[in-house]
Amino acid sequence: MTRHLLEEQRAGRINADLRLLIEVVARACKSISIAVGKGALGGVLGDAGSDGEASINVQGEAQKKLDVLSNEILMEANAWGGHLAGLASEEMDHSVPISDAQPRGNYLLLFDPLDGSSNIDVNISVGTIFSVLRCPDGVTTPGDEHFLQPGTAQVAAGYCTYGPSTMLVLTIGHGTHAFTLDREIGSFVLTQRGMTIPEETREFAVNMSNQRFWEAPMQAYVGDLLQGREGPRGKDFNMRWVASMVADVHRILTRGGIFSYPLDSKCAAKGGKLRLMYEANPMSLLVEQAGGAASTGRQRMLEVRPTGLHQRVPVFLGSRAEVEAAVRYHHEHDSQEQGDG
Ligand code: AFP
Repeated sequence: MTRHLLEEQRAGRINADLRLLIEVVARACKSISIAVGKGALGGVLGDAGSDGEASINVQGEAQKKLDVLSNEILMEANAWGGHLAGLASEEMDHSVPISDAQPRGNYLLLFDPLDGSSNIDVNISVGTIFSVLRCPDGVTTPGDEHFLQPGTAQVAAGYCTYGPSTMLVLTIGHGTHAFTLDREIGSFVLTQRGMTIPEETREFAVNMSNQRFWEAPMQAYVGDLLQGREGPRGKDFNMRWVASMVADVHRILTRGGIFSYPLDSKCAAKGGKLRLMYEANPMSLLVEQAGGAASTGRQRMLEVRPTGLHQRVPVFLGSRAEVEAAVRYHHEHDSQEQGDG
């Protein structure tokens, strides 16, 4: 990875500060990988909290011990690097500016330290997702509002998946590249340059148990997928759902597919289930850079104007033609409603 990033720097696609920042994040991911890999032997499985009281994060979700540990690892590794002006984590209420005592840089880092953490205790892949923005000019002590930039403003995004192997997938806006951790040497090795998502797919990912809570266009879209060859789509579809977004997106970057977490009546009041700044935006940049598409169902994801650090959105991403099909169902439904209204 160091070599790849140095070559990108020589080609003028990244500066030294951003390169070093990504290397710090990658180093933190190695530490998280070691902790995750120890499993029960590391004493890190199970819920955080004490005296039988569950620890609840800002999202209102029970925290796992590994959520807390991963957050600490990323915070600690990045606080003193000198490349950041501030950090924001899915696990914390507010962003944290780099303190006066530490050297400061010009970037803002956002991360979901351990996505899919409900899968930790059952030994299924989990991952870290991160996004890098520029700190606005003239701002030395960034507040939450300075992080509220659209996904198009990201200068880098990536995830690290802790599965049978640990892989870090990265974009700096010039393609999406995959690195595999060589555990003996301790280095991320470039194993796939320029990941490309096939334009068409026969595989979809969604939590089907929410079907009855979905909006009408999603009902219609998935209804047609399920009809297979006999239905309007004219082909049979397969379904996969890991319930770790990192693992589902990694599959889609590798062999295509569509991932969706649509709006449903359970999460409608919050705007969706997945978080724009920590999950949807970084994954959307990775997917677009691999030739895929990402949408809320009604708008290109990367153009959503964020209104809150922990804002949630509906998500459709993956194979371009399939995402466009899902979006079509939403637009057709909306224009029919407007016509009826
Ligand atoms: P956790 O980190 O709380 O396990 O949430 C993971 C996640 O945000 C995302 O990774 C999955 O795609 C999604 O939730 C799964 O949600 P369901 O449990 O509703 O299927």
